[in-house]
Amino acid sequence: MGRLVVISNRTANLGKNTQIGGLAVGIVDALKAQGGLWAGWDGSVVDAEEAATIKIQTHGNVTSLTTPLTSQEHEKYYLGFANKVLWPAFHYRLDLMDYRMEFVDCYSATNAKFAEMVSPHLRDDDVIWVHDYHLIPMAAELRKRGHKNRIGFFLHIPFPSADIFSAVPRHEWLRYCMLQFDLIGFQTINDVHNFHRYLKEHSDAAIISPELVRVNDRTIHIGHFPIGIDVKQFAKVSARTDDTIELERMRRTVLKRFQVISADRLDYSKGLPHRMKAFRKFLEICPEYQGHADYLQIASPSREDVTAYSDIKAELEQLAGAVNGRFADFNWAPVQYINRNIPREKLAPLFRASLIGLVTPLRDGMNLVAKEYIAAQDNKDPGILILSKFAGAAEELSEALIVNPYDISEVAHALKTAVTMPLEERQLRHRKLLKRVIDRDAQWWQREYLHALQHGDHHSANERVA
Ligand code: GDG
Repeated sequence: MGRLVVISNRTANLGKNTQIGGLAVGIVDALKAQGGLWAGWDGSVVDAEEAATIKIQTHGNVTSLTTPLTSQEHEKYYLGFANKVLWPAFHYRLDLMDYRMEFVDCYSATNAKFAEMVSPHLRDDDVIWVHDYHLIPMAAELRKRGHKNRIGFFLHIPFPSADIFSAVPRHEWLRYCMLQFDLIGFQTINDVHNFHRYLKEHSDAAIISPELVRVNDRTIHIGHFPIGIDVKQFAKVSARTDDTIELERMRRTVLKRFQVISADRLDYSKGLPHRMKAFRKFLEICPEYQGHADYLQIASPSREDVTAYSDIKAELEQLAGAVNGRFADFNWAPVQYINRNIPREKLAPLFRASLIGLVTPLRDGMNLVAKEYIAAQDNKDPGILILSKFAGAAEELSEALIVNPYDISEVAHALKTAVTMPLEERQLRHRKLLKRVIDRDAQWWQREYLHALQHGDHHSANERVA
């Protein structure tokens, strides 16, 4: 079996295993098992001369290959085409799309730069796994350099409906690039359907079966591989009580209060203002919970150089202030809003200490927070997950309270249902949800994907688990 080569926009620091999250855990495990290479951007932005340097670091049987970006590449490839065109469009926000020709040119050139970095290190029997919307042209770039290896792509974000994708400038080129991969992996069945429908309406690709597409002389496998988390590690951290969190939990018990928690990157796709309004509505329709409901919104800073992100930050701050101004008393403020990154060791016990996990993105590829909230719960007295039907995770986590995040009133009523839900029902739902989260953890995800990539067959994720 050849080595595994992973190419993604960012790479994890292989020397610091403890700091990496669920997604990276799956990838690192696969790399260690097979030996290989992880290539990508090192996270720094430097001048042109320095940006041509490549850093090679070896940890055991895994080598990392990284390069800085120039400020041009950062602005046009990363913030530009990736995050001002593809990210909003794939999350159904064509109104936020800011397309410029120089973005796509730089996106293509930066993919070529990454391919140029990886190419001399490739062996003929390496299996290559490319991640996410930043690197759609990667297979095409590697093929141009003569590499005939099996190359797979995994899209972490949603694949939008055919109408939306066809509104992305240069979608024909993006389609051509996607079809240079041997396996295209999506998060959900819905994404696969969207892709099929787009191909049917906008290309002459032949759809042989739900999992096989033929274009000219190429056969491409398509599948859905719902990403999971490192359940054991997350559950372990969540049970490690921190004094401050424990004290707060006890204080809430004495005062008959409960906590509702949300934790997201501060991103417009996550639906934070809608959610804040739903919490406000809940306090209006259930005045008996005024003085008893604490809403903790952790919103870690993200892509602050993009205007749409500073707009959402201002809107959220204004809303949080308004809800507190209206409902707070001298000894209670309903909303705690934290605009910082919280350490993972704190996040997990906070999930466990919260009666309700409120996860209501307007659109999300999967949403790992939903799975982390489930993994963090105490089996004897578990909390309730309220989950948006537009999160990929909703395809699997049907025992959560599934809501339409745009319907403020529906979300407010779901909060009411959750607060009043009997313990036995909470336990029953949690048991089923936890089983699914355990069955499809991060290791399952990488094994399933790599099996399909290496062997060219893919049983549907549902079939294998059942
Ligand atoms: C993309 C797709 C897909 C959040 N706040 C803090 C913090 N987090 C952690 C969570 C979770 C991760 O960040 C967020 O993962 P999500 O899946 O929820 O969302 P994206 O970042 O948008 O990820 C998404 C994912 O890729 C994987 O394929 O599920 O749909 O958009 O792990 O816990 N972690 C720490 N402090 C925080 O304040 N330490």
